[in-house]
Amino acid sequence: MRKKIALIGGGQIGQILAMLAAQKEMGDIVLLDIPELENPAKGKALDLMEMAPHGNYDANIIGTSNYKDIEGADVVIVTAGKPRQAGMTREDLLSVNLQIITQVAAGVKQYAPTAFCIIVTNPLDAMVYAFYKLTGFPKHQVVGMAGALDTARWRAFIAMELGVSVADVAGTVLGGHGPDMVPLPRLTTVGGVPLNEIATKEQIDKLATRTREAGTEIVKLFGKGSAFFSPAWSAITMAESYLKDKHRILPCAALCEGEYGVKGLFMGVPCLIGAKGIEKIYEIKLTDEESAMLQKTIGVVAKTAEETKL
Ligand code: A3D
Repeated sequence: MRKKIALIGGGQIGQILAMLAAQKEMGDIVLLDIPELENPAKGKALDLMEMAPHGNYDANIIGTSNYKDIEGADVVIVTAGKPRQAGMTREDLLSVNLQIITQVAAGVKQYAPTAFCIIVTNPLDAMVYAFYKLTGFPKHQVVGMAGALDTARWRAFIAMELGVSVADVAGTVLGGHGPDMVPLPRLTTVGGVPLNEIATKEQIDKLATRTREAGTEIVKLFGKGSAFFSPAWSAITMAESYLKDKHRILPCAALCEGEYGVKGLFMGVPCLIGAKGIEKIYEIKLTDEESAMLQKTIGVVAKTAEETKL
């Protein structure tokens, strides 16, 4: 039997997720949106079914607004919620998206209680925390997508700056999904060569700043809405590691229970994703300077989690 992927939210990211999941033949796909947008969700699903002959995939893809259709899903990816408009911070979305996540958590809890759940809705660290609290799912089953994207941006900017293949850039970004996130140049390499040996401090500082502001850079360009291609592919990479038991190590917002001194909060940390979900969190020994930066981001993450009142 094919696996089942439920995509909650059929907007910009949701529709790209559906296309990527189909192209990768990850399983059958359910694209769920609010009742007022059920027909567009059905239309997107049908369009993707009609793409299959050239896309060369077999998958059953449906659009719906009925949670019963996600019954038994193996993976749930949640993008339901409002995106930022120019001039907004992610935190400005908290109250409106908390209401949406509350509805979504109830539906997923009822119909897909064993799914690996990847939350994308912003403000990310607070929304994944809320989803975890509202569903009561085990911690290994709930994760937020942010670090995978932040790291992709870091790697992309380094490749663009140095004129090298992005495939050879390896590194990680820790912390919350906001302007205080912590790219780690010390642990970044380009084809095995330490970044700080082939880039100047000025270049590295500029790349780190651009990474922290990357979401905002795109929101400014769009005017309305936020990035969708790169967030979608980042979430699909996480889902694929789970479904195929790939054991990818990706920075994800996972529940920390003492790691990095954080207790009871979701924050971006390197995670091993396999068939059991979040199977391991890696703790990196940080320098004093890196630790101080992480402390700052932990403060922001704690504040937004507290604002959910959960
Ligand atoms: P958008 O194109 O507006 O799609 C969101 C969809 O969610 C819309 O189709 C809505 O109708 C739908 N929706 C709203 N309420 C519900 C509900 N109760 N049940 C089901 N569906 C609902 O936005 P988008 O796809 O561009 O972005 C989705 C979310 O992802 C936003 O909150 C963004 O801020 C966030 N986002 C996060 C990242 C991260 O890296 C964490 C990156 C980019 C966007």
